[in-house]
Amino acid sequence: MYILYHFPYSQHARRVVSLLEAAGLPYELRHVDMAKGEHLSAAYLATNPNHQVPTLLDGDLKLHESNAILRYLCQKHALTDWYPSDLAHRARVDQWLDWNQCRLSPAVIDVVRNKVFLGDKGDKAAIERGEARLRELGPILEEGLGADDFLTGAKSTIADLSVASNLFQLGLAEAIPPGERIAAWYRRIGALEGFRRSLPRQ
Ligand SMILES: N[C@@H](CCC(=O)N[C@@H](CS)C(=O)NCC(=O)O)C(=O)O
Repeated sequence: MYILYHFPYSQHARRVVSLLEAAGLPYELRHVDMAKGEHLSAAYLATNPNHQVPTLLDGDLKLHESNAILRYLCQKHALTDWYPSDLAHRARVDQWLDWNQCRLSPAVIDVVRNKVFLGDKGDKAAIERGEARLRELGPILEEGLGADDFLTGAKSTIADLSVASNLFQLGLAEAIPPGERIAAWYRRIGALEGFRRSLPRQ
């Protein structure tokens, strides 16, 4: 049984729940009440010194970094549909995972944190910076989707789960980048049971 430290409005934790659900892996959620600052408590810092969710426990193994957790689960359970074994295909999945972390996530955090979670206290300059980045990144995602149903081909992989977890977050700020392919792809992801089950109850 996996234990996942989680907060429902964390896009990083959500992508791990999507995979656990999609692959039918047994897990238990440990709610970290970030709204009350529980991620900064001594007890949680002993679990993850980065004061972030998610953290996965698998017996003695303690893992943070959502994409590392996704890869670990796929490799442990030979989930080659979700993380292909073909080298070039896997490299493209890794490319989108890293793009999501390094390029898209900072923009998502700037916009959603400041526009939605901090409300009136939000930093307007950060919102503008995030929106400018989204104007650059939206077309990259739209182009990258190409003619396939999913980011790297006909089947969804952990790259799709990871990027889509950020798109849901952008939806909270009504800031999903425009684009026909993005919209169609996000509808396809939205139809995946595992992804749906990862979403916070609104
Ligand atoms: N790179 C980390 C980022 C995790 C992350 O930023 N989690 C946020 C919630 S979405 C968090 O816990 N933030 C609290 C903090 O940084 O203090 C991952 O991919 O797991």
